[in-house]
Amino acid sequence: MLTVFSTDHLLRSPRTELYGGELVRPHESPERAQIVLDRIHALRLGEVIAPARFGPAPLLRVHDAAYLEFLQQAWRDWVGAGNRGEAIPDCWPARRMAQRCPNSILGKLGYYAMAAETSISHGTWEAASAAADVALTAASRIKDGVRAAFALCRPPGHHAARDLYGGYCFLNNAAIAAQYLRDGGAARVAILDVDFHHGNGTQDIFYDRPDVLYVSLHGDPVHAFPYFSGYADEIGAGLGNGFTLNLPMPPRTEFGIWQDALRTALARIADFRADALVVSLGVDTFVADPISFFRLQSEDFSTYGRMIRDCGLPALFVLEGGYAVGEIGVNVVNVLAGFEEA
Ligand code: Q9C
Ligand code: ZN
Repeated sequence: MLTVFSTDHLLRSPRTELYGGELVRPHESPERAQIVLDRIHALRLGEVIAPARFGPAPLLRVHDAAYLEFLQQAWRDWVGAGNRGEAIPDCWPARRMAQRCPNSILGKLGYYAMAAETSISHGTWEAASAAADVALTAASRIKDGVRAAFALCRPPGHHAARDLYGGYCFLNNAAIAAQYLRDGGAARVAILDVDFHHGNGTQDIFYDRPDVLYVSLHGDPVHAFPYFSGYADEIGAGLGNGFTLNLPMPPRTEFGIWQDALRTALARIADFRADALVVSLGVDTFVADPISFFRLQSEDFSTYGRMIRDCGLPALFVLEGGYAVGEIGVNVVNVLAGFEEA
């Protein structure tokens, strides 16, 4: 399988994540990508190429222009305002407050953030836009007719909505790729999100549309981040009614139950008659993941890679989460190699 990868991911290297009331070393770290890349080379999965540059147009198909401007300027504005640490909001437009974007950088951070763990740091925009180019380059190969490609993206994307960042995400790589495939002639695109967390951003971007199906398997938001999105009764709105499918699962869910949910997800995708599949591939479902509560084993990732293969669709795999860093390479490449098995 072809992999697209950019060393520009290294530009996203924050010092802090707000976690348990402390500023800790981030779970979403540069070594994640390197370990996945090392495993791809070790298993000779296939060619690894650098991304092309697509510019702002495909980002603007999914994200708000003012939001992109904010992301691009945030670090400079933060430093320019005299701050010494990394950029973290301290006030949000909560219930009954004005939903308007203020002028100050702290006001903007609160306006555009959906969570506070994700510090904005030097180079964040450059890395995030390179990750979007990685996803777009892989998508362009799918558009050209290859059966599968892997976008080794970092930072991840599925928590980012049209004008929201957080959950380690800034630009929604999978959504940008799905929209690019639509614009390139695919009538229907399905997104299968197997990251442990609900992809609130992806769901939100396509919530009222019948042309992009969003299906997610995730930790029940009653217990798990992002807490306010991913309930089973969120099914889409307007023309998009019935084109969102959420399959939340409880703490300590093992592969048998998860696999039943994947069968349900794949049946819905088959019924949708998609032209292409985008897989938001997070491996934070792994038993030893430090921030999640499912119990998949490394061999389960191979099994479900084969199940995704059996749906018969061209597949674009886009890396999302996975924080058991020692096993992230094995787990990710097990999915990809499972998909490629004869
Ligand atoms: N106690 C992705 O996997 N914090 N983002 C969770 C758990 C945020 C995960 C706190 C997790 C974001 C792409
Ligand atoms: Zn996740």
